[in-house]
Amino acid sequence: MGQGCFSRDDRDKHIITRGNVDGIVSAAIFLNRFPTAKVTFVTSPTAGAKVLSLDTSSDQIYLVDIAPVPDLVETVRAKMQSQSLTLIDHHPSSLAVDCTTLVKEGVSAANVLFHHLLPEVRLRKLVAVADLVEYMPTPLLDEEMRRYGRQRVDQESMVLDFAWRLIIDDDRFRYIAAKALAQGVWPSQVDSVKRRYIQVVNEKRWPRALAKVDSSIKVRGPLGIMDEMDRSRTLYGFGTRALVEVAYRRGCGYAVMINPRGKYSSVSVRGITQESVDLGRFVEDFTSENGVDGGGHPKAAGARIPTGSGELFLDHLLERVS
Ligand SMILES: [Mn+2]
Repeated sequence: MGQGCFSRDDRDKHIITRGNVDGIVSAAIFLNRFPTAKVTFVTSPTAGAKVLSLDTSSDQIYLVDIAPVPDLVETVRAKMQSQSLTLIDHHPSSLAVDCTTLVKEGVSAANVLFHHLLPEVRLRKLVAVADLVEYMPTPLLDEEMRRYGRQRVDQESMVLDFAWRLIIDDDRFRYIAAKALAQGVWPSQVDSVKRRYIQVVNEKRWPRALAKVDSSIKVRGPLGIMDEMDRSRTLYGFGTRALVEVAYRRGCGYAVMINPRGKYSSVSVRGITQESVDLGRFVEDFTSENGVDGGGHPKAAGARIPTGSGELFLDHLLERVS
């Protein structure tokens, strides 16, 4: 790397975001504006809080699509004197954070970040991809579909979404993908992304994931439930997405996944219909009495609960939603 290839400023910037399509596109937008910025992908808001607490060197840290769970609110409070923190989100939250916060509902987190950072306009098509994968029918998505064709945007969304699921804990792939996408190309134009997409299609992972959920989903009232999802019963990387799809087809209002991980189980809950109870708040309430930690957005929340208390969790949730 020659002199002048990086600016010291960029390296002082850090984005912490999720590892899904919305997160990868957000990272691409960030890298378009700040090419040498640090990027960290996390799987939960609690993990985000941990990463945030460990970063003592970046001047400016962006938290994108990370719900302000109690851990995070506390970490932000402790750090905001010494570092500039910005929270970008697309779901309302019942918890307030002390730092600069930009929340817009009805669009992807990548969309909020795009309008805040104003990268090159070529990246608009990637924002359309993020909006589509997040089920957000935005004016931007409409425009990009008119420009490139609905099918193209549909196809590219599937390419990126399938690709990262091939090896779900491969953050190096995510970074390389985001770095390439930061040039404003389509996902299918990035070799490593295309290659992984093709492999996921060839292995029929999506239809196999759906079939597996179909055979083991339990429907209780409005809840579509998968429990005892240990590591040997994977959904080929599609996890909650496959569960939500099947639960939706079965007419459920909520999808609940419970994964025992030794002493604790990780739980994720999704609201599928327009009106659902505030799941983030429910999870906060439940975990403050019976669990370890948890929280999230009204339509998507997660928790860690002691293994064995899954039934209790389901009973409480059923009571709350009925
Ligand atoms: Mn998102």
